[in-house]
Amino acid sequence: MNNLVLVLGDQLNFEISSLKGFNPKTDKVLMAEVKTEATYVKHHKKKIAFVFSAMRHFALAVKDKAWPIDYYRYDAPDNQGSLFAHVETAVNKYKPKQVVICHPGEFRLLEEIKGWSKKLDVNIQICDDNRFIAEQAFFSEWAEGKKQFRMEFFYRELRKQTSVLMEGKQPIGGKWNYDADNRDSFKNVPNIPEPSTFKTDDITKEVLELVKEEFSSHFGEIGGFHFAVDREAALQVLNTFIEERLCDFGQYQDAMLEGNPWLYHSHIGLYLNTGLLMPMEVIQAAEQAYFNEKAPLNSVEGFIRQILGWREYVRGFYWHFMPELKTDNYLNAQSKLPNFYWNANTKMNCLAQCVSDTHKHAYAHHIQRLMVLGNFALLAGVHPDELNEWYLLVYADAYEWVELPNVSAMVLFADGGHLASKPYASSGAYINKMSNYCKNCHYSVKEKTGDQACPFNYMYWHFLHRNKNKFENNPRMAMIYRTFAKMDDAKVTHILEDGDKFLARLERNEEV
Ligand code: FAD
Ligand code: DLZ
Ligand code: SF4
Repeated sequence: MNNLVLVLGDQLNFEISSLKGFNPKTDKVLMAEVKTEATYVKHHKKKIAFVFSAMRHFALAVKDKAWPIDYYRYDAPDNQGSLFAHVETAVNKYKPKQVVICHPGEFRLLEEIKGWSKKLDVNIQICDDNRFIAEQAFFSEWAEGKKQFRMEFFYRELRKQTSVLMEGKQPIGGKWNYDADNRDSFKNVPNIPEPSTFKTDDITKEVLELVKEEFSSHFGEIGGFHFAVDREAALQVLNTFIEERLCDFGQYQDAMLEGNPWLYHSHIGLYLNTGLLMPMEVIQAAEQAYFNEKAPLNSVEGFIRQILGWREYVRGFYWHFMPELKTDNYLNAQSKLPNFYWNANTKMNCLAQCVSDTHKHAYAHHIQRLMVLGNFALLAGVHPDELNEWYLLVYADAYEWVELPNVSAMVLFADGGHLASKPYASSGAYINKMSNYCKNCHYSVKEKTGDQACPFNYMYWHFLHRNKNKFENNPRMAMIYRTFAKMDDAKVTHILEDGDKFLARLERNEEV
């Protein structure tokens, strides 16, 4: 045998670099559902079901091409529980000239794989990860010599390099960014299209039973599974988004609505991150919708920026700053994660709603993740390890390359500001402006202090006060510190006392 190609559960595409030039006469595919990957954090039940079912569907597609494959189901008697054990068995059995693997998405697995060559006495070829548009070297070259990194400028470089939404050297429409036209909340609840859902086939049904049996202690509901599990269905989700939602994506991308996390978002993160969709095909589909006058430029550019901008940027950022990023804690945050992140048991309606959406669907949209769940953890000083573990296990699209920069750098400012120029901290006013959560809340968003006051209000100032030495010289925060300095002393004392009391109640695990 020439090549033993290990295809990981998030590399499910025939275009993947490790399968380029695959020769069925001399090569073999290896795939395995294994305990080590399914339990290194206790992933949401729906995420495991999605990955296993998508892996099984991809294995069928491999077989349909009459390509040789060894596939190990989780409950097979000969399942050995780890990727290494399966590679070792296959190397001993087939004596391949080399093992070929597309670069994994997580640092821990890359480090492990790098050790295999010595252990198994076989060449391991790690191919570039082509589930992304930019090569890692492109980010490193761009980052060279920079102290501050800003997504916007990286994104512009990629727009030029790929000619997406460009007229020669200029951005189509004359502007790089149409955010000023976006970010509306819902004045009246519009008719939001239903998300794409798929019936479970026999493969998925079997996987769902397996997950109920083997992963009952993991976070999340398994009922109501409706994700796409193969490429064809993932393409349907994309097409339906382009037809039905893209036109309103920009305007409502920051809005939040009780009982509906799906809104006008695309819901394709999990498919992009497992290879069922490739980023350039998604971007081209959105660009085409603009050319065909099916969607306005503010929506199309806003959506493309999420993928060509943020997705590419955080992936480059992750590999550039690993492994330090994993232990960064610039604000020296030490609190534990409040219990309500697991059970939604809180009187703060915004948090109860976002945790419930997450528990039910393994999904919450960006602003729920950033400005509710993340914002609260930032204000409460939750330790990066605690928060990262939570985010890595609760979402179906979560992999460390994307989760860690978003949580440690964007939410917690733990990297000291490489990724963001200031922390995404806000009081309850932002949540009230962008959602209808406050209407049904025990607390009052209008009150700043006292038992009925929205905890985000006093915790915001408490956070600024606690971290004054880190932020007071930040030009983007000068105005807010000036406002703080002008507050009368009695009010400041009240705010800080309320903040202290609230943190102590969290520490004691009291219901808040
Ligand atoms: P849409 O809103 O429709 O956006 C389209 C696509 O753009 C997404 O599918 C995604 O591929 C990309 N995108 C948008 N924002 C980001 C971003 N900040 N970073 C990287 N890609 C982005 N995304 C993940 O894929 N996995 C994660 O584990 C993850 N964790 C996050 C944690 C926090 C604290 C925050 C603030 C954001 C996180 N994101 C993560 C980014 C974003 O929230 C999700 O990509 C998005 O909510 C997925 O839903 P969607 O497909 O409907 O996205
Ligand atoms: C997420 C995941 C899960 C739940 N299970 C498997 C598995 O059993 N086998 C596998 O090859 N991959 C799995 N994955 C995806 C890997 O965790 C992923 O490849 C790494 O985290 C690197 O991104
Ligand atoms: Fe959240 Fe405060 Fe609004 Fe309640 S009042 S929903 S805690 S922002």
